[in-house]
Amino acid sequence: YDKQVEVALKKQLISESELRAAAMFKRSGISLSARLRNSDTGIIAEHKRRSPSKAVINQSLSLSEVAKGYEKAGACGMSVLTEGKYFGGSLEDLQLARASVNLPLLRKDFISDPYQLLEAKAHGADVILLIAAALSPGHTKELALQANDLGLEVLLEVHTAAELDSHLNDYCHMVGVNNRNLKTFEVSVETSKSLAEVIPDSFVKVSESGISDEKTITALRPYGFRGFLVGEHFMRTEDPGQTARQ
Ligand code: IGP
Repeated sequence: YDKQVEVALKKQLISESELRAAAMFKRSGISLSARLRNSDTGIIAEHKRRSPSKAVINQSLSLSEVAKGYEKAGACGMSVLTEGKYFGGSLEDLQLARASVNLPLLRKDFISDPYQLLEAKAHGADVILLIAAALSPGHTKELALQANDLGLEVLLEVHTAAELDSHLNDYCHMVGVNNRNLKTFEVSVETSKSLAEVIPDSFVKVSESGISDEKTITALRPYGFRGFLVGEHFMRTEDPGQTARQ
């Protein structure tokens, strides 16, 4: 990450070519999907300070300590919220995580523009999230293709079989079923169970949100889930890494 880029970013004047000039562009990504396929645990541990559904979760921890704790706990990957307004995250968080650990990093944000893919790459992401509910099928495919061209893996997030049907394409690596209903914020892992059989086996299945015990994970494995995205349960404790180890 070059000094020049950092300065430009602070001024919000960063151009596409400046992002492409960032040192991170030369780094080859770490495959999260491969790690999940080969893991017996499959934990993707998330850094999340606050959320619309829960307000404050944890504002006081050092991101670098959290990241190192997750790595030490044996997490397969780390998810970093970079959205500022609702989640209190930033691209600097992603950059700091990259500097702290060798885990595959997911840029967790509402991505709708190719520029955000360049940002993700320039700040050290390995994976990006595309939320079906927020994108048209064509747009999803276009962004996924562009992400692949940058060496980024794609996690497609769905809530329903209809979203999966219309949005899934071959440029995605993983499908994440979000157990949290975006309208009501209600969480039910039944969502993951009911969608599991319609996700083709060529995509790594990830269950997202509302996971707070080993029992839930054990119950999801027979449905073919290999990845489990956990945020609040870790982040609301004083030592998220320690919690992730349990
Ligand atoms: C983590 P939880 O309930 O463990 O904190 O959930 C993650 O799934 C959640 O943060 C999430 C999310 C999102 C956040 C899933 N999809 C899309 C922002 C945008």
